[in-house]
Amino acid sequence: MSVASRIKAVFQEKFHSEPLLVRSPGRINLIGEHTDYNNGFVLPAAIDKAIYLGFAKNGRQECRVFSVDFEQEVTFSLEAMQPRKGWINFVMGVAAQLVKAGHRLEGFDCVFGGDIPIGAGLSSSAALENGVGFGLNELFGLALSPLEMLQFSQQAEHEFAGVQCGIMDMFASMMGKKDHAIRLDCRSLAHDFFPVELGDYQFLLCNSMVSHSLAESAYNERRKECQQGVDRVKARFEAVNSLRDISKSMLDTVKHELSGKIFQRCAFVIEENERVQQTCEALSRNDLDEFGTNLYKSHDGLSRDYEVSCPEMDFLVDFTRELPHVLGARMMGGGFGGCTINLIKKGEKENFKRQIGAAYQARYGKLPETYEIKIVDGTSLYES
Ligand code: GAF
Repeated sequence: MSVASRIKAVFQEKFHSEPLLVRSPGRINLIGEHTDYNNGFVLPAAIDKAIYLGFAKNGRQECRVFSVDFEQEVTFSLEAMQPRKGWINFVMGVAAQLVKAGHRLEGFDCVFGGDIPIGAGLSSSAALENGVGFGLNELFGLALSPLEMLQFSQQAEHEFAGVQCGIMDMFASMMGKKDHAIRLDCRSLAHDFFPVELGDYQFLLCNSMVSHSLAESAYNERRKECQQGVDRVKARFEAVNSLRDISKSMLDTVKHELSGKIFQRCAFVIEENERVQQTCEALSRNDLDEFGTNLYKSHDGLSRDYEVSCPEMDFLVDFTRELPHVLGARMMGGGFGGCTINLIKKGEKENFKRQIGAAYQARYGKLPETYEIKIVDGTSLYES
């Protein structure tokens, strides 16, 4: 039974009505990490791992939400939506943002579940938030645009989950296009779609099976560190609003006023933004070698200068450096665990899995999961 059919069956059994079904995908990011909240550039894509949600109005005062994966039902009232612990924040958080913006909701039932590994850096939370916004928009005829819906998702993440995330994850999940990456300017939200044609190569994700508890606090901390650097540069160059406006030479002029750590953080973001542009150019020339080299450079910066990697992810990336059939690899997403993205030769997948699996097992006593992914369209109604 597919995940969507299971969601439908559970919904019918629990709530005795026919649900509206929504599919909301996770995402990968080809390159451009920690650049989104610095108003920079990213290159993500929606993937064929998704959350499926069923919705129906229930004619009650309360909303009933059932997570198939956590086997847990939570209820809340639309009149009293406050952050709590756990997954309900991603559902209630979106409903709360809609109500705050003046949209009229009524009690609803929701069942959801999916196949996006949780804590793997594939944006299961953004997928869930987008799915909720999309479903409630349909159910209550709110006439929101996809752009509005994904901005509600981001607000929910800020206010209910407490992560001051950028816009990349929800944008990719909502706006994704089959076989394309999204080159997104995170300031203007201007974007274009970039065909992902990898010829004899393919992506393979490798899950470190680690998700560190310090990820959220460290993420918010990095955001503040970047802002400290911006404030210093702004004191000299008025036109500056974010790291996106700052060149390496501008940053150098205030180097002596910054701690080594703040300088490192800002320098990384400036370089990573440049790498997104270079990577897009390389992809248009079908230069996969340069793409691969940029993946390694991105990882090195994230690990050494931005300090958001962890020993397990460094191990997974370092292991690939000597493998002739791998062009590049890097940690992906916020960091401190989750998946690496690897650009490997087609036909070498099994070999790769065996080699990296044995090495990781010997070092960390567990096997990394690997995922072959397809690039798909963003959040949509699901027609069964
Ligand atoms: C997380 C965040 F949610 C994104 O906004 C982005 O900053 C990413 O980390 C790092 O690039 O996924």
